[in-house]
Amino acid sequence: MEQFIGTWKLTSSENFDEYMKAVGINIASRQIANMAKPDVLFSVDDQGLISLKTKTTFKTVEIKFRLDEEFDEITADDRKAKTFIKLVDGKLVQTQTWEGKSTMIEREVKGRELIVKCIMNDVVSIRTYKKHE
Ligand code: A9M
Repeated sequence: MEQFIGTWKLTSSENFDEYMKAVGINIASRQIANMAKPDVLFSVDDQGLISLKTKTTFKTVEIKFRLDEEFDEITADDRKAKTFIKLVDGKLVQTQTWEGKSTMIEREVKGRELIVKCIMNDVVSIRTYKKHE
């Protein structure tokens, strides 16, 4: 987990609009999300509770979770999901399930970059964040 801790800034994004369409996000939200350049903050408190905060000028969303324990998540586009996050070979793998659908968001640290892979059916978006000094 240690490698994720810190603040990350979005530097590139591929196919994110297609991913959001596949998830079922409406055009108004997609337009905002496409323009947003989020800062992502990972921290862990002394009880081992992990916080993942995604900050933009439009909206800030935070999830607090423990690995391998399902929790209720309200996503930035307001889906009410059951979410489960596990660590697999150094990758944080998040599965959101709502209304019989499911999407996966994988996060991996490579050097000074956080690579976020968003997967919905056969649609994949890759978003790259750089560590903030
Ligand atoms: C990411 O870079 C991508 C995670 C997938 C998020 C999918 C939800 C998109 C919601 C669109 C809502 C639009 C209104 C709010 C704008 C805030 C955008 C914040 C999300 C990019 C790394 C960060 O963990 N996640």
